[in-house]
Amino acid sequence: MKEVSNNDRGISIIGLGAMGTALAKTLIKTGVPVRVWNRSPGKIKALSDEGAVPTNTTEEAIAKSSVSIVCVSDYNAVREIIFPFKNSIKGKTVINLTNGTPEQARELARWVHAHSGEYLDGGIMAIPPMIGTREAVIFYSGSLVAFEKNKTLLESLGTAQYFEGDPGLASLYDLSLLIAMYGMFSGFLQAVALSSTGGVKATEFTTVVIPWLKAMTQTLPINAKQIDSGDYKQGVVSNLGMQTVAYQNLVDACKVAGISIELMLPLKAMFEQAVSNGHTEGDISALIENIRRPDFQAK
Ligand code: FVH
Repeated sequence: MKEVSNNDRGISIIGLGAMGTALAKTLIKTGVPVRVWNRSPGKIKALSDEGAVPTNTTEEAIAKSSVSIVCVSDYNAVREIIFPFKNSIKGKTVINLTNGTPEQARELARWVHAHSGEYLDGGIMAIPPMIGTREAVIFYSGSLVAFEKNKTLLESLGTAQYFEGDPGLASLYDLSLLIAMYGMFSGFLQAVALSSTGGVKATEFTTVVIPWLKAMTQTLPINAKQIDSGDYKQGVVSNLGMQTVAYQNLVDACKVAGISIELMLPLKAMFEQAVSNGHTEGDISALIENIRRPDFQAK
């Protein structure tokens, strides 16, 4: 664990849920003075036992530290606990690790800057037990000055990756990765539901699905090139016409097995639309055209 030495007046952690607590515990171990605030005071006790200094209000937490990390449920909570104390922001750095949309991040960045503070937005690509390890990747965007100044501190929480320019970029990457993750989870659940109708235990099935999914990730760079060039036929090995026919078998098997096909129908509609748009010889990457249309509806 690195020693954190660049914050002469310490750091405040605002929000002590599972993630805020993990952040605070990790920072306490680095030796930096840590102040903590949480809406319900019960969660403060465990941290003050470990050496954190409790604060009574978010105003006090912000005012007494040069840097405040905010990590609460959502942006409504962020606004509720920060906005009333706009006069405390001047000269301070606010690092917001609350999950939200890129637009929410931009809006908060504007607000902090308008009150003469530095704003850094963060997207945590980790679960609480990973905090403090290199595997915990945290994306940042917003003030480069704040990022550079607090880099040692941020590196103590995990691998810190900064995206220059738009303060919404950390959130954009974060949410995009979560979308990829939920695609995997929903596919996994549908597959387990089908395989279990044949008596296959989820734990057994997992031993075959993990290597399969890993093997399939090798197609992603090919699909990415197709999307960037707009040439969906480039390097295609499994064309969309074939995939559309095969996908119908998946839907039919689920129907016959008596399980929901609700998660599967939007993709089926997109396959059919892409085929009728002339992408039979292209790859699955052609579906990006439907996804990029806000008006696309699964029929
Ligand atoms: N935990 C995880 O796996 C993920 C990993 C990736 C990042 N997320 C995001 O981190 C934010 C905090 O998540 P969390 O896991 O700490 O969440 P909880 O344990 O549910 O704690 C929520 C804290 O938020 C406080 N809070 C909620 N509403 C308010 C409010 N109106 N005013 C003040 N504080 C509020 C809550 O306080 P309390 O209920 O203890 O009084 C907790 O401190 C989140 O954006 C994740 O998406 C976590």
